[in-house]
Amino acid sequence: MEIKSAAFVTSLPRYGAFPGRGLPQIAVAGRSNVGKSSLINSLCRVRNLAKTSSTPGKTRLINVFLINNSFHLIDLPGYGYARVSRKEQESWGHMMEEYFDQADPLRLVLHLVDIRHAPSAGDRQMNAFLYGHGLPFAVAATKADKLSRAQRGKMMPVLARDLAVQPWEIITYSSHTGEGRDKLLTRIAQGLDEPVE
Ligand SMILES: Nc1nc2c(ncn2[C@@H]2O[C@H](COP(=O)(O)OP(=O)(O)OP(=O)(O)O)[C@@H](O)[C@H]2O)c(=O)[nH]1
Ligand SMILES: [Mg+2]
Repeated sequence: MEIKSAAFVTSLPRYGAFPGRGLPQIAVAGRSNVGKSSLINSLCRVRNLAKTSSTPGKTRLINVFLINNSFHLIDLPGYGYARVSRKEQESWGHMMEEYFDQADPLRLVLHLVDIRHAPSAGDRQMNAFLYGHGLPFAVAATKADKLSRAQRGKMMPVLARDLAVQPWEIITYSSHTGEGRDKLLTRIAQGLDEPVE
């Protein structure tokens, strides 16, 4: 698959109506600062399509992008940002529940985890949620450029074990080098081709 066009549609404080809703969706989920917005920009090859920040907790809204006039890419707010209040964490939880309840037709969730760290409690919760709801997902290990081959070799089995997937199913990704882009696009195309009940 190639991305021929990418456009920002809207930012939603909570999931609901937006122009063009009803197209297949691919959602991007993961901890704050894991590289969700960077992944979207590098995938679409548009520098500032999704706002990135070195300060975690930047994306507090559900951001919707229209790709190839045929599907929506959804940048979900990150979890696990330590400095948010309990109330904010709860509102994040409600936001996500609303999203996953209504995001129809959701074809694939890209679950991003940082390749340098063992999955956090939040990562494991997200993984359990995806399995629990029978949602189709793919794990992408971000910031791959930050590790050597040897270091990756150590991390992949840890990520695979904690997220209950096979190591070879994890897509190593770098927004900086473009590593993993083709694989991820192929996986997205596959998700779009496989309607789920
Ligand atoms: N080296 C490296 N840095 C990355 C990569 N992807 C993202 N970053 C950096 O990580 C930081 C966070 O990236 P974002 O894309 O804003 O992360 P996010 O997951 O959207 O964060 P929130 O919106 O706060 O949840 C930024 O400083 C990025 O430059 C990558 O592949 N390699
Ligand atoms: Mg973001």
